[in-house]
Amino acid sequence: MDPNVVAKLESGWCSLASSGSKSLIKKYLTKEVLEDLKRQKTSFGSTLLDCVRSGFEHHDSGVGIYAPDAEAYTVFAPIFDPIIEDYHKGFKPTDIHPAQDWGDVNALGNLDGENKYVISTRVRCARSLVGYPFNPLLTEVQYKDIEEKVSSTLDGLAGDLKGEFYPLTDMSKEVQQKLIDDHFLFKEGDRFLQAANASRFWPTGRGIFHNRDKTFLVWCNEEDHLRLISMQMGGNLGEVYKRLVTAVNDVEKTLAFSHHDRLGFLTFCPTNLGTTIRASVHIQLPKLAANKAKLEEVAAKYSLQVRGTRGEHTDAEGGVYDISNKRRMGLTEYQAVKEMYDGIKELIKIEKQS
Ligand code: ADP
Ligand code: CIR
Repeated sequence: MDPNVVAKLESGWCSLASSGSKSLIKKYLTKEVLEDLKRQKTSFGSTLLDCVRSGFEHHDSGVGIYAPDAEAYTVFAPIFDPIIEDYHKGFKPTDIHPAQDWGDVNALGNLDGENKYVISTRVRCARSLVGYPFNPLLTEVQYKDIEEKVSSTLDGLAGDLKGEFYPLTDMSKEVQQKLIDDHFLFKEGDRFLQAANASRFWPTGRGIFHNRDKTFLVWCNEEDHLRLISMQMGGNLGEVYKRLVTAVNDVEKTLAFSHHDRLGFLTFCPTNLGTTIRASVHIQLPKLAANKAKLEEVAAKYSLQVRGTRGEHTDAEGGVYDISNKRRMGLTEYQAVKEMYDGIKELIKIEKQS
């Protein structure tokens, strides 16, 4: 073990421990866990430092840890397990994530029949390709390989899903910014991902696929190898969900995805393991949101997470919040989306009564 790595772990830990950070990494990386793990390595050569770089550099992280490779979840289990249990609301080290189950895709309806509160609805999931490591270990050639595999698979989609792949390397800054402003594309330069060594060779291998109406989109090689997204204006979660399920089933016929017996689908960030599902609405709840702390408290009661208008680590613009299911593990795909459906219905009810 490189003594520099151990020294960096020790000094980074001291600085985090004496900070006011509210991150999960600060909460669970005790001196004992540090001592236990500071000399461990995965067979890919990843160390604990590779997992915690982001949380050590950014004390304002909510979580602060990423898995540099799939094995890290096992080798560094004493730190990943309690964070997983905390984030996913009680998914214990002895729990096993259920098998993929999309349920009855016709069972979900419209969240806001009056069209008064919900501006738009989005459901995304993440996938990693079998045979490739996560971001910090990918070579430039592997980034290009993944892009080629993903874009040629998506080329085969038909009907409503038919669309085109746009590599970031060929995209003008204006087009890129417009796609970001319209909530279709990932933002560039996420400092949490950069610190985790997830932005190497940028923009090589990064890109976006979308159909004509921009209701089905795929992000390539941002935080995960793939992010599959279904979205549209209004509150028709049923339509959005059905489109995502059709697309994932199609893509799965060609691409093999990394799956773990206990953890479900594998992702770079432990918050996304399991179903990898984040079902969200852009919503205006002026009365409830008059007190942000109250909004957060009510949302948490229904296991929902509140984000800003431009996604994670952003503020609300014009009173528009992004509210989604928080946990993604220990429940099925259908249950994760239903958790958001039920919670948003309740929030709307409370708003009406306020
Ligand atoms: P992710 O959802 O992939 O975890 P972010 O929180 O960064 O990542 O969100 C990605 C983008 O998706 C952001 O531009 C965000 O505004 C947009 N977004 C999320 N939910 C919705 C929604 N319901 N309607 C429109 N855009 C949304
Ligand atoms: C953080 O720790 O804030 C970032 N690394 C992002 C973590 C993902 N957050 C989440 O709630 N899904």
